[in-house]
Amino acid sequence: MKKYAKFISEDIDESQFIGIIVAVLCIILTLVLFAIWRRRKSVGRSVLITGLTDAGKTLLYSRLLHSKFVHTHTSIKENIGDIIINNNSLRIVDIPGHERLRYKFFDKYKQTARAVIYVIDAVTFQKDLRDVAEFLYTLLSSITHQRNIPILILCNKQDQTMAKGSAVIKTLLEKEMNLLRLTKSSQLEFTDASSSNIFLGKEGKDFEFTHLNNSNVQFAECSAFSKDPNTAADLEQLNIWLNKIA
Ligand SMILES: Nc1nc2c(ncn2[C@@H]2O[C@H](COP(=O)(O)OP(=O)(O)OP(=O)(O)O)[C@@H](O)[C@H]2O)c(=O)[nH]1
Ligand SMILES: [Mg+2]
Repeated sequence: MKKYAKFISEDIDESQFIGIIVAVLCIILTLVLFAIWRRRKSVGRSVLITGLTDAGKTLLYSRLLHSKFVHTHTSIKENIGDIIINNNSLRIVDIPGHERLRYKFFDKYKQTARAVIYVIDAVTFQKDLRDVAEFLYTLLSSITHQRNIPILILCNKQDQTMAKGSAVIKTLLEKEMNLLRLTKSSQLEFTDASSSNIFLGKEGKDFEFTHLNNSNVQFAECSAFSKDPNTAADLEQLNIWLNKIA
């Protein structure tokens, strides 16, 4: 009888043990599946706002998220927030434009990018043309060979009378990118091919945004600023583009 009782208790212990292992395995599996689901959800949902410092990225971010004007200072870290467009949630990431920070933060978020907004200050554009083109060249080099990412070149500060329109900006940028490409391809003979030395566009032809493989570059104009706080900023073209990519 004693022997029989021992047999039963051993049997229960063993089945309990198996039960515990199965439960632990189920929990681990659920956690793994949850982590994969979270990752999938965040990949390809971010819209990165980038560009040189003072272009208006943080004000645009505030307009998109809270529809309001804010007094901004040079950003030293990113701003991240979600908006809903076409029933889809987009994660807006405002990346600092300071030259020491812009590449670091862009690299951090580029894997999750669904689209990129490259903001240009249309007033100081001509003065900063070389810098604007150089940063854009590097961005395009680092994303166009990955996958098709829509890019919006947003010519901001259109409320100012000295602001250049998007057609002029496009023409001047193409010319500057062409020059930059010449310099970069001559540098290639001396250095290893790094991502910033990738040849953009078609060989033997002047640089054009339409020649870029694997990317869809569009131009738009906007104004994130309005003197009267009750007047809405002009983000119409930006909103049309966001609706397309959402
Ligand atoms: N007139 C005018 N001023 C603008 C517009 N958008 C932004 N600004 C002003 O430009 C200045 C810089 O704007 P920010 O949004 O801080 O610029 P940023 O691109 O975030 O700059 P960093 O954080 O340094 O990269 C602020 O004084 C804004 O009020 C615009 O559409 N029109
Ligand atoms: Mg900022």
